[in-house]
Amino acid sequence: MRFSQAMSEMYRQEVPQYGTLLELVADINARTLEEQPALHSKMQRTGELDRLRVERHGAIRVGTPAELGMLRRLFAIMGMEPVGYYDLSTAGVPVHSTAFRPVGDAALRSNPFRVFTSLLRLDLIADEALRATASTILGRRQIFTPRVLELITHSETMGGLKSAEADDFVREALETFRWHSEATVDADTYEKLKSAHRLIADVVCFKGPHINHLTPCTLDIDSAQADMPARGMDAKEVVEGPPRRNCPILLRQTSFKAMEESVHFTDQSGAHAARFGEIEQRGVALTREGRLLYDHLLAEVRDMGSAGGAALDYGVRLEQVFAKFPDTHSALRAQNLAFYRYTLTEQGKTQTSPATDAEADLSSLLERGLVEAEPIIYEDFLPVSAAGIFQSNLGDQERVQYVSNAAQQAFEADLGAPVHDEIKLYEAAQQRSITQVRAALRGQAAEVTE
Ligand code: OOG
Ligand code: NI
Repeated sequence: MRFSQAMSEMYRQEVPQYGTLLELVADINARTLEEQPALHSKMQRTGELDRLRVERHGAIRVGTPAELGMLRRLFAIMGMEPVGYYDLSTAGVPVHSTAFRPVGDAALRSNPFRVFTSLLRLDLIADEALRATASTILGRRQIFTPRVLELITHSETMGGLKSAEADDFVREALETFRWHSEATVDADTYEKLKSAHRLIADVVCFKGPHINHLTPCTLDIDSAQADMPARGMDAKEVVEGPPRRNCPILLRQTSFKAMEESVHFTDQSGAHAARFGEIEQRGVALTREGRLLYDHLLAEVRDMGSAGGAALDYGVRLEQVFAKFPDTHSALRAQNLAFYRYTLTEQGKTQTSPATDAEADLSSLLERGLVEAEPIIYEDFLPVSAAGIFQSNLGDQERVQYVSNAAQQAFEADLGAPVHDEIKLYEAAQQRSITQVRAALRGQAAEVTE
């Protein structure tokens, strides 16, 4: 929490337009809550309202396995673990990624912040000499302060940090993600790397993995997208992810494009565009079946787009195709497409119930009003959407094709640990809630027979 706040303050100072984006989101959220009093009171009840002003994610890109491995240890100190593997090479972006985030129910409630972290894949640079140059430049830099390295080891041996040490840790960790306008290379080297891929130049030519965007959470992403230009923001063309629905699923996101900033190469000054702002709106997490259906429908929308000149506008196609995705929570649940957290209702808690209730199936408990189901919010990312965010910030000329080449094992070896399977985490959260409901009902039944 301290870390995400510190990160947010730093970024607001570094990127003024990000402050404008935060204002826009705050205005839209206030308007939405005013228009929907039921949503307002529900969010107040669940504690969601307090979290609304907290950014939900940021993103960084690193250059070497050693940098990635140390980041894992750094984030572990804040209770953030690597979740998910994203191969972006299919989309012409030479990185693969994970997201560091809390994994426990309570930790997620109090700190929803995640850091989308990408590792550059030098193996995808075709030019051997350029690959060697990049690797030499990266080998020379140290992205962590000596003090943070000390504190990481200290925390690992002592099993945690004292409060004063934690403050120190946050301050030192922040240094790694700070923007440096002094590049570590001359203009010529920068241009060469940039011509291989803009992202390569961004990762290789600077002193560290500057945070490249932060993302607040909005209650109405379509309004935010529509209002961005009026506030002087160059919004990307489409909102990534599923269309607007009654029951939001997964994640919808959009961004304003990266701005050119002046930088100093070792021999002359120039410009570089890397940093932008993004907004997101999240919905229910999908099961493997739900995710398959989502991926399938999204592919269908894309195929329609390449089907020729008469192709409908993207938003219309999206809505049309996604009509096939059930849009009530009872249907999503019944067809096992989405995950829910089950709790006893007031009635369920107060009513002494027979032993059979504890074993009854969930739908009958729901129907009888003893149990309610809350959607489990999707906490992760979507590779196709992430590719869209990357691309909108790389300029349209960037259309490199890499052979699809997921390398999860190599990534995990570099990371120094396996990544969590995100779907298993949601499954476990749902299961925990069911176990709790049954245990509570069993307790009530025991009272009856006593
Ligand atoms: C990360 C882009 C992906 C998202 O929200 O999907 C991302 C980057 O540009 O480094 O942040
Ligand atoms: Ni993002």
